[in-house]
Amino acid sequence: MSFIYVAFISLFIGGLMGLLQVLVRSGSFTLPWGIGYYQILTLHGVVLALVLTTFFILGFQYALMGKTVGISDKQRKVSWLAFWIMTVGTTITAATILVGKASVLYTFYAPLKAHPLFYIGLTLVIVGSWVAGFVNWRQLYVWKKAHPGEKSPLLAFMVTINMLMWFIASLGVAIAVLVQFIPWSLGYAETINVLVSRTLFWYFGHPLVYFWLLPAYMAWYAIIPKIIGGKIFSDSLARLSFVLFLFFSIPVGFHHQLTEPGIDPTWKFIQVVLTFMVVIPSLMTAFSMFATFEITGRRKGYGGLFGWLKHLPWKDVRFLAPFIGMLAFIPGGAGGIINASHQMNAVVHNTIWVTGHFHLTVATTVILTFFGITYWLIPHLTGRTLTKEINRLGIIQTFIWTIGMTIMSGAMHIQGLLGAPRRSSYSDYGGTEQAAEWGAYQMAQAIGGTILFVGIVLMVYIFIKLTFFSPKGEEEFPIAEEEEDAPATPMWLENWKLWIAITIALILFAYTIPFVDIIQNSPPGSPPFDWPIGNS
Ligand code: HAS
Repeated sequence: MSFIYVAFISLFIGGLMGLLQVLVRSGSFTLPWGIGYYQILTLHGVVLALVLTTFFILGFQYALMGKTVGISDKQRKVSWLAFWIMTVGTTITAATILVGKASVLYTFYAPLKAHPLFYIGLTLVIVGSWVAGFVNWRQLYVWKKAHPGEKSPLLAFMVTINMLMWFIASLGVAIAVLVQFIPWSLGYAETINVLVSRTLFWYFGHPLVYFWLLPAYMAWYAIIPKIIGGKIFSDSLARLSFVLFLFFSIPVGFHHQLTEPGIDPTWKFIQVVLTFMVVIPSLMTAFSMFATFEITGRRKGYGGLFGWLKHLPWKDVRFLAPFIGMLAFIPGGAGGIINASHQMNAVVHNTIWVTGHFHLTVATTVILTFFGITYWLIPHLTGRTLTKEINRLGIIQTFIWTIGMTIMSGAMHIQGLLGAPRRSSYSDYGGTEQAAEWGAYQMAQAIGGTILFVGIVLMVYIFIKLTFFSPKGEEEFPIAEEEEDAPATPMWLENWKLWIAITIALILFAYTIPFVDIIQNSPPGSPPFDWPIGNS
C-alpha cells in the first residue's frame, strides 16, 4: 500500500506537469515565474515513466507474491528497506529537478548534464528496486523448498521473470550512472563518451518498457479470466511468453539508436530482427486473451461468430479499464512495429509520433490496466469494498481517459508524420508553412491533455475514496484457475539456470562486438570511462 501511495502522488504531480506542457505547446500559454519548459518536461517524464510505474509495479508484485507464495516477517522488513531507499532517492531526484538543476529529461542523454544529486537519487531508486527483487526471489525460493517437485504459482513465476529482466537490464544504466555520469557531474572526469552512455541507457531503456508491460500482462493472463467468470486459457503458454520476454527484451536497444552514427548497420539490423522476436510473445498474449474471452462466452451459451463478446462484463470497471488497455495496444503495438522497421524509423524518429506511440502503450495500455487493478487491490488491502458508485465513477474515468488519449495521441501521431519534432516547446519556426500545418494538432493535443488531466483528478479522487472512505468489507483478490482440459505445464519451463544462460548469451551476442567497435572507434579525447583521471 505504501508503494501505491507514492505511485498516486506521482500520478497527480506528473499529470499536472503534462497539462502545463500541452498548454505551452499550443502556443497560448507561457509558464510563469521563470519556470522552464524542460524543467516540467523532465519532471513529467521522471515522475510518471520512472517513479509511478516502478512504485506501482513493486507494490502490485508484493501483493501477488504475498498472496501466492507468502511473505515472512524478515522479508517484510527488508521490503521496507527497499521502499525507503527508493523513496529517499525519488525525493532527492524530484527536488533536484524542481529547483531547476536537472532539466535533462527522463532519458538524461549526455552531454546534457544534471546536478550530481539527480543521478545519486536515481541510483537509490534502482538499488532499492534490486532489494525488492531479491526479496521476491527469496520468497519463491522459500516456497519451492517447502513444495518440492511442484510447479510454482503462475503469478509468482511471472514476478520472478519480471524482476530478473529488470535486474539484468538495470545493470546497464547503473554502470552508466556510477561510472560515467556521477564522476562527470562531480567534475572528476572532464569528458563523457556520449555514444557509450546512450548505448548503456538503451540496453536498459527498452527492457524498461517491458518491465512496465509485464505486470499488465500478469493481470491479463491470471486475473481478468477470473473477473469475467472464466479460466486461464493455458498456463504453459503464459509462462512461455514471459520466458520469451526475458530472452528478447534486452538485446534490442539499438532500435532506439537507428539514426545514431557510430554503430555498425549490421548490428542495428541484427537487433531489429531480435526486436521482431520480442513482438511474438505479445501476439501470443493477444491470441490467449481472445481465446479466454471466446471460450468463456461460449461456455455461458453465447453462440455465433462474435456473439460471445456479449457475455463480457462491460459494466465492471475491473474488466472494462484493462480491456480498453488491450484495445489500445493494437494500434500501440502496430506503431511499435513501424518504429522498429529501420526505414520507417527514419520518418518518425525524434518526431512527436514517438510520443504518441508511448502514450498509447505505457500511458493507456499499461496505465488503464493499473487503474483496473487499483479498483480491487486497494479495497482488498484496506479492508473496504468497491461500491456501485465507485464502479460507476471508474467507468466514467475510463471513458474520459479513452477520449482524452484518443484525441491527444491521435494528434501526436498525425503531427509526427507531418514532421513535428518531439521534445520542443512552442515555436512557429520563423513562420514556415510546414510549422503552420501543425497548429491545429497542437490545439487538439491541448484539448486531449486537458481532458486527461480531468481523468487524473477523478482517478486520484477514486483512489482516496477506496483507501479511506468506502464501506468496510471484504474485496476479492481475483486469481483465476487454469482450464481443466489444458495440457499440464511441463517442468522444464522452470529451468531458471537455462533461461538466465540463454538471456546472457543473447546479450553477449548482440552487444559484445558493437560495444568493442564503439570503444575502438571513439574519437580522440573521448575514452569510454574518463575516470578517475580527469584531464583538468
Ligand atoms: Fe515502443 C519508442 C518499438 C512496445 C514504450 N516505446 C518507445 C518509447 C517508449 C516506448 C516510452 O523500434 C520512447 C522512448 C524515448 O523516449 O525515446 N515498442 C516497439 C515495439 C514494441 C513496442 C516493436 N513501447 C512498447 C511498449 C511500451 C513502449 C509495450 C511501453 C509500455 N518503441 C519501439 C521503437 C521505439 C520505441 C523502435 C524508438 C522510436 C524512435 O525512433 O525513437 C512491441 O513490443 C509491440 C508489440 C505489440 C503488439 C500488439 C499486441 C496486442 C495485444 C492486445 C490484444 C487485444 C485484445 C483485445 C486481446 C504486436 C496484446 C481485443 C478484443 C477485441 C474484441 C478486438
